Amino acid sequence: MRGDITFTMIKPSAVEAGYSGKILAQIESGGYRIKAMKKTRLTREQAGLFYEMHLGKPFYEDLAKFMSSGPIIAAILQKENAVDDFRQFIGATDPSKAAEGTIRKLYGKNMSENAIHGSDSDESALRESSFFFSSLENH
Ligand code: FUP
Repeated sequence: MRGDITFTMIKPSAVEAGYSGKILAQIESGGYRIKAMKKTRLTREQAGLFYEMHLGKPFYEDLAKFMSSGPIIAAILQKENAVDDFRQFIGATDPSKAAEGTIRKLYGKNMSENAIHGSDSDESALRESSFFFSSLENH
């Protein structure tokens, strides 16, 4: 059975641009329940660890640098079939290829500054959720 949680992060450029409120409103309107949420800032090392599956790829260093360049908003979301539905909901990784009306189309700038993260599997959702939140912060 598919899990009902996914992990998301509003990326530094979108937080800095003041899009957090609109993005969170769109997420809640889309039927996702916010189980946990915090605003925080990753160090370069923490960002590298979060994206460690991309270690060695050409974009890895710039991605870790960007993701630690300012505060982010991290959240655990709950909905039936959360992982797949949320990826569909936020749009393609490259905002120029994202469907009209999706968060990445509306608020993303390019492939790395694409406004928001969404887990790619149930396993990633669990790993990423526990990277940011303890069980006491998850309701
Ligand atoms: P997604 O699952 O849609 O976030 O996309 P990927 O797992 O393919 O990429 C992970 C992160 O690397 C995203 F934040 C986008 C970034 N990325 C780049 O910056 N450049 C690339 O060429 C590919 C991905």
